[in-house]
Amino acid sequence: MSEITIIQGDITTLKVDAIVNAANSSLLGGGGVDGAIHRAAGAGLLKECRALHGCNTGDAKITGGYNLPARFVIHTVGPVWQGGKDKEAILLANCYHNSLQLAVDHHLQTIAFPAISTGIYGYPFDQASGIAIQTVTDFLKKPGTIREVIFVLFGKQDYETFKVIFTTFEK
Ligand code: AR6
Repeated sequence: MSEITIIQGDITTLKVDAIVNAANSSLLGGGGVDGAIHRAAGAGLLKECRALHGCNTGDAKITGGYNLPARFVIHTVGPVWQGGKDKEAILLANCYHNSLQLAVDHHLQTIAFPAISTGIYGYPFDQASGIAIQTVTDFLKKPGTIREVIFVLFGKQDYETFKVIFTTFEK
């Protein structure tokens, strides 16, 4: 049985098998959680990312965690919100699904996600949360190596809102 945990905090502090980075398609760093992960991981991460030659929206690529407590970083590229008519929902679901699949492929057991696309990329938080919860829940129904998925919400309001949305899924 896999467990889903919801916490408020900074994803860069977590000692898990993998943290997921809400990156951009260059994989060369940026602001938000991406900037925080690169700062905490150190220059080795950027060097490894350079060799990956980018990532398409909805896809995921894995690197080491370098100076992070996490062993690996799974970089995924969320969609930029365009009003909802540009396959954003499918692309966002792909981010969660492909990150989890990559974790299973590497026999990882614990993985932490930020709220992909809900910052600089402007995805409405409630809708993005629903997609995140649905995709992770569906994925965990299949046999795999994942023991725990942690949703990490940075702000208190996001944390409270996410918990309410999660509760509606449990019914
Ligand atoms: N720990 C956990 N969550 C965080 C942290 C942190 N340390 N810092 C921010 N968040 P964003 P996006 C939350 O903007 O919308 C970058 O420049 C934040 O509150 O980081 O997918 C990339 O390079 C929000 O809820 O990612 C891309 O260009 C969530 O993480 C672009 O931003 C995602 O916000 C990606 O935009």
